[in-house]
Amino acid sequence: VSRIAGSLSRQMRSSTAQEAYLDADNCIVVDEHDRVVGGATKRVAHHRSSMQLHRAFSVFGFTPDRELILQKRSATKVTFPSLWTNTCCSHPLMGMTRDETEGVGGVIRAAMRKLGHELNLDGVSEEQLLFMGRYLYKAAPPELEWIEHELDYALILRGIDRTRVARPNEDEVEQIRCVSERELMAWIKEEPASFTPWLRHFVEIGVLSKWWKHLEDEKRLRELSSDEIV
Ligand code: DMA
Ligand code: MN
Repeated sequence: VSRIAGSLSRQMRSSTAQEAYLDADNCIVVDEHDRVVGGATKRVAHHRSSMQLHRAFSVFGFTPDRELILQKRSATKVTFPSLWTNTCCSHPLMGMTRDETEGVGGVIRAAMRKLGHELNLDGVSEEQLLFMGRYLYKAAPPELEWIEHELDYALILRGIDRTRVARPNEDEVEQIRCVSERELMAWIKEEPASFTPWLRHFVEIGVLSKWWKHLEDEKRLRELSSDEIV
């Protein structure tokens, strides 16, 4: 009984936290050229009745032995709960003490903040986050009330030992798993519905495997990075 009570109260604490972020987080609304046009709460930006294109980031974190660190989103996330996705995702926000509205720099500061919050990962420096490009996508299937429509900055983070992400924040992350490229591709093929639409998008357009191929070669990664919005 106490185990059930414990897991219930954990669940309630989490939904309250996620519910609060819907009104506390002020997303950066942009046009399709990534020009800032205003702000919108996470609630307004992500509800299908009011969705607004906003800035986001996706960190692809790799272990020293070339495995991608995946997280399973907690069951209490409002958008896309309980799905497997890349290492860490979130939004740069308006009104933060360390400004997050300024392009790549702002997104990198937001990524540092969320790597700490979601994964309890510290000791990462801003220079370790490599900006790879900006990706526009919409994930709004008709059956979902909470959706995504984002201009997503992709960031690569290398050399993260799995022990450093072994104690994630359970309000955000239910589980961590590290996979080789071959394992990931087989798993997505077998259970596509277990993955977020944005991770599948990065796989489908072929950029993830391009980055994965050149992981050790920072010069090559920098050449692959682009200012274009794809
Ligand atoms: C939003 O991530 C960003 C992308 C790229 C989908 P999220 O829903 O995990 O954001 P948060 O952790 O702030 O709820
Ligand atoms: Mn979003």
